[in-house]
Amino acid sequence: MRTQVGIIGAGPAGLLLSHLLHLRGISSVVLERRSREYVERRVRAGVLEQGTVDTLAQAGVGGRMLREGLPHHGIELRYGGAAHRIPFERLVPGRAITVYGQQEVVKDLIAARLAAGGDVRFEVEDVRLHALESEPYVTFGGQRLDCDVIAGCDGFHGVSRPAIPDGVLSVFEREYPFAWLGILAWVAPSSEELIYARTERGFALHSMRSPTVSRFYLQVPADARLADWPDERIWAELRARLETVPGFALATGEITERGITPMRGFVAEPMQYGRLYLAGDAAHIVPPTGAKGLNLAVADVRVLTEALAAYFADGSTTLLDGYSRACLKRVWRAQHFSWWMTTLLHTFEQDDPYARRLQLSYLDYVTSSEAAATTLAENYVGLPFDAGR
Ligand code: FAS
Ligand code: PHB
Repeated sequence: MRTQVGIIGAGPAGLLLSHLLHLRGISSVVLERRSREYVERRVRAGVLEQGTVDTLAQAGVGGRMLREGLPHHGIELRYGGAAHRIPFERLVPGRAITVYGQQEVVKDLIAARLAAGGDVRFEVEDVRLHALESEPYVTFGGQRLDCDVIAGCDGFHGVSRPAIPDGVLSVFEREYPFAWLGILAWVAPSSEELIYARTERGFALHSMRSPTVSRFYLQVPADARLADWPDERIWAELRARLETVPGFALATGEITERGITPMRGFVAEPMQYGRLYLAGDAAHIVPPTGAKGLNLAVADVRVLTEALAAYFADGSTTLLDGYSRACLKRVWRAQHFSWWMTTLLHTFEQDDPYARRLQLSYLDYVTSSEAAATTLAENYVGLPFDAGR
């Protein structure tokens, strides 16, 4: 069996790449180890940058997102007993975010690929990459897929990055001394916009998925276990960290999904080796505080699509050779912003009183200075793709 691009992983990166290549007349096969039901049910990211919304809409897979997604024109920072709105409409006119669950993006992309006759294979076993420096091919479940190029879109725990020989990659990482406990609850949001709350008890985030479904996160110790967090304790802690301003009451409801996500920053450089190109979480991970993970995957795929289109059009490898360099500028900008949001809003046990005063002073500055608030706003809604920053 042969295709032009072998894609490992049917997450946002792999599925969007397959779709964008299809629009350019380039063939691909997507190999996914999980079932379709599993990947369509997996609850993860919820915030789409302006550029991601534009990319999906322009690619013809944004219809349901534009109908059901929730455009947001600001977020709230809540600390010291007060609420501080960051107004995107004033700071970055014309740019906003859309709240639309990652699993919905995945469903839309799978539906589009299958409707177009795309080759997306689920529950594939034992994927292995071969001959990355010459005539690459992928083996899986006793089969072989010959391809011109392999796209490693298989996330942080995939097989693509480990297929790169030792000594080639430089890895940069930072583990944070805490995790996020995330829940999905059948309850109307108690706020129209996202609330990022910094308290001495720890960070909390109030997000949402629809007018009837809310999404919450709590900063918990890095070794926290779900078994130690019954519903009553989750709601009590969310109330303690969010009901800190006059007149705000948190509505509760049935918790339908829960999980603990470690907090880490990670970048593997370069994002390519031979005929293998890494995109999305296969190459980098950010702490979710800045809502960048999914959006970075989209940005990588945009760059890779252009490079592959040029290559298959006339054999030019200039863009492919510069793929990693073109992605890493945005990757590191997102790493820094995610680190900045995380250190600004979370409590660090090792912090002394001096460090906590610095944190509060920075929050006062961000919520009182137009320039500082614009820095947060332009990074949060997503820098333009051609920004070069
Ligand atoms: P993904 O991990 O989404 O997809 C990789 C795919 O490859 C998966 O379907 C996997 O099953 C498949 N795969 C893996 N190994 C394979 C193999 N050997 N063979 C075949 N297939 C294989 N980001 C945010 O912005 N906000 C959030 O709130 C947020 N929450 C998150 C919570 C969790 C628990 C996790 C893990 C991540 C979260 N993220 C969040 C980040 C997340 O959204 C990623 O950035 C996003 O999924 C990146 O998409 P992909 O690069 O496609 O990787
Ligand atoms: C989410 O809704 O899942 C979400 C929103 C904002 C973040 C992280 C996650 O920063």
